[in-house]
Amino acid sequence: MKNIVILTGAGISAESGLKTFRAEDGLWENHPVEQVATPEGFARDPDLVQRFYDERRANVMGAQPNAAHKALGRLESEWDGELLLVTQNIDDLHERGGAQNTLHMHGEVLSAWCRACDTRHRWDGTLCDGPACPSCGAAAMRPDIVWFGEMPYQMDRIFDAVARADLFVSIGTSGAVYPAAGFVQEASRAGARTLELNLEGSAGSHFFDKTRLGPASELVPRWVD
Ligand code: BV8
Repeated sequence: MKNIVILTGAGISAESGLKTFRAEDGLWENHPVEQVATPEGFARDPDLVQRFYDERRANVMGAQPNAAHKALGRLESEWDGELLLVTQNIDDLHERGGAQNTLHMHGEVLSAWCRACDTRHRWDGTLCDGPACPSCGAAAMRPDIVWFGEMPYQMDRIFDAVARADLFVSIGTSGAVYPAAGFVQEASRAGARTLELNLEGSAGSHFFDKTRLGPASELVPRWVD
C-alpha cells in the first residue's frame, strides 16, 4: 500500500475545544448556514459574517493540536509513499500538530482574501473593522473561506490523488457536505480500501469498507502507530 489520502472534518478538532457544526451545541445552531456561510449571507450582512469568523479565528488561536493531529503529523513525515492530507477544517491544528502539506479545501480562517485585488494574506487579527488590504489598501477583505455554492480549493489535485489512492481514510466528518462527502465513493471506484474513524456513524458510513467508532484522539494514534 503506497498512496494514502486522508480527509478530516471538524470532529478531529473537537477534543481541542473547537465546536463542530452539527452537534447540538454546534456552530450552525446559533447561526443559520445561509446567514454566515454563503456569499448571499455575506452580501446581506457582512458585519455579522465577519464577526462570526473573527470569533472562530480567536478560538482557533487559543486552541492546541490534540493527539490525533500529532499522529497524522508523524505519519506524514514517516510515510514512504504518497500521502495527501485534505481537511475541510479552517483551523491550523494539523500544521501545529506537525503536518507540512495540509490541503485546506474549504479555506483557512487565518487567511484573508482581498476582493479588490484578489490577494490572500496571513491574518490573525479581526476583519469586522474593515481593515485595509496590505497590497492595495482597499477595505475589501473577506474571510478566505469556501462558502456554500463556492468552489472548493484544489479539486483537481484532490480527485487525482483519490483516483490513485490505495487507502482512503476519513476522520471526524459527518459526510454531510459535497463534494468532500463523495470522495469515499470515488476512492472505492478506483479500487482503494476505505476506512472511517469517527465518534459515531455518519451519513457516509455505508460507503466504507470499515468504520471504527470512538474519539479521534484515541482512534487516530492507534491507527497510525
Ligand atoms: C460546491 C467552510 C460546486 C465554512 C464549509 C453535490 C455535489 C456538489 C455540491 C453539492 C452537492 N449537493 C449539494 C451541494 C452543494 C453544497 C452541499 O454539499 N450542501 C449540503 C448541505 C448538501 N456544497 C457546496 O456548496 C460546496 N461547493 O459544491 O461547489 C462544486 C461541485 C462539484 C465539485 C466541485 C465544486 C462547498 C461546501 C463548503 C461549505 N463550507 N465550511 C466554515 O467552516 O465556516 S462546510 C462545513 O460543513 C465543513 O467545512 C465541512 O465540509 C462540512 C461538514 O462538517 P464536518 O466537518 O463533517 O462537521 P460536522 O459537525 O458536520 O460533523 C462532525 C463529525 O465529527 C460528526 O460526524 C461527529 O460524530 C464527529 N465527531 C465529533 N467529535 C468527535 C468526532 N469524531 C471523532 N472524534 C471526536 N472527538
